[in-house]
Amino acid sequence: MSKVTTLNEFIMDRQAEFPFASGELSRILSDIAVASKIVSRDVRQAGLVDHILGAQGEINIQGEEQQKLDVVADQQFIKAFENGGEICGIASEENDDFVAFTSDTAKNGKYVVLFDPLDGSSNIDVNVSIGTIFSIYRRTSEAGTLATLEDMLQIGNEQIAAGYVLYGSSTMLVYTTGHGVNGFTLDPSIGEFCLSHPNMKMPESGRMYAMNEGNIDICEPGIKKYVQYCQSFDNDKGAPYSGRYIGSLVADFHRNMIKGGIYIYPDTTTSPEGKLRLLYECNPLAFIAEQAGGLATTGRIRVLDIQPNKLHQRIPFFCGSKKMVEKAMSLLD
Ligand code: AHM
Ligand code: MG
Repeated sequence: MSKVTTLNEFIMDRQAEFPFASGELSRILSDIAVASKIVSRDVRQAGLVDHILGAQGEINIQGEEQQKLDVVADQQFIKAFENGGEICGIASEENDDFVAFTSDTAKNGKYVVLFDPLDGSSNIDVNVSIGTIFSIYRRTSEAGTLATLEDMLQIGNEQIAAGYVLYGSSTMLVYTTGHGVNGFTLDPSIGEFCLSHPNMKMPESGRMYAMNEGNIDICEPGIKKYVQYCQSFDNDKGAPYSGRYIGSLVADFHRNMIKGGIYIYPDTTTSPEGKLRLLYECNPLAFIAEQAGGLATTGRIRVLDIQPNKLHQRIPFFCGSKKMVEKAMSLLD
């Protein structure tokens, strides 16, 4: 039987590779792993809590008001970051403003985390895969002070680490610190993430495309041209690709990581900036995609080169297998 490597063992073994090898980043990743195990448990019980345990009203059996799962996940991660001591502040898709932690220990923390606690909101209530996405940066403000907006608005190139957790048929944590991408599957029997996908590489090309095609007539014409290319016998594969759209970015991204494919969420006439958030969704996945040999752009420029100008900034997002993203970009005017 081959030896199992747990996430914690892996993090410790690789610590020397981290940009600032002081053990702090290792602790942040461990904190994320613990919080995501708790969220995973809550996700697995979602139907029970909403439809069985909470069936008598808005109050659960502990007498607490039922909260939406994405809010519960947000609080779980914030608690982990605030208590850990390495993080001075966070920004999350669930909160209007960033949060600067006020304890003396936290004010001395050197890192900030930006995250989407539970992405795929339309899938939460219908038992379809959802995910957490996170991005870690060194703060730019002085240690010992409160975290600032500038700490949060850093260019994606400055990410120290990024990752996602997929609550799918199993729970997986995938992350990069800029030295390749590794994936871990939660073994519920021992409560540990175990290395299951070492050194993940996104295939250069694939035959699956993911897009909300309901939007096709409100996108720029180049998008329609690309979708027609995907559906044609005259494409690079000589046969139509398969359309696969889960509507949970983490799940669509993860499938493309493994099988090859492209995910497109362009700007539309109703969402002129695009839908997805640069800081919580696009930057972390762009970092992972590039580390795995894939590509992430707005259709025109590289995501990781964009200087953010506000917390909840949205951008068009083209991400996946390198050749497929390049082809899609070539058809835009
Ligand atoms: P959310 O952060 O509100 O969940 O929105 C992000 C999600 C992505 O996971 C998914 O790819 C996309 O929105 C789906 O949007 P749409 O329903 O417009 O196709
Ligand atoms: Mg989201």
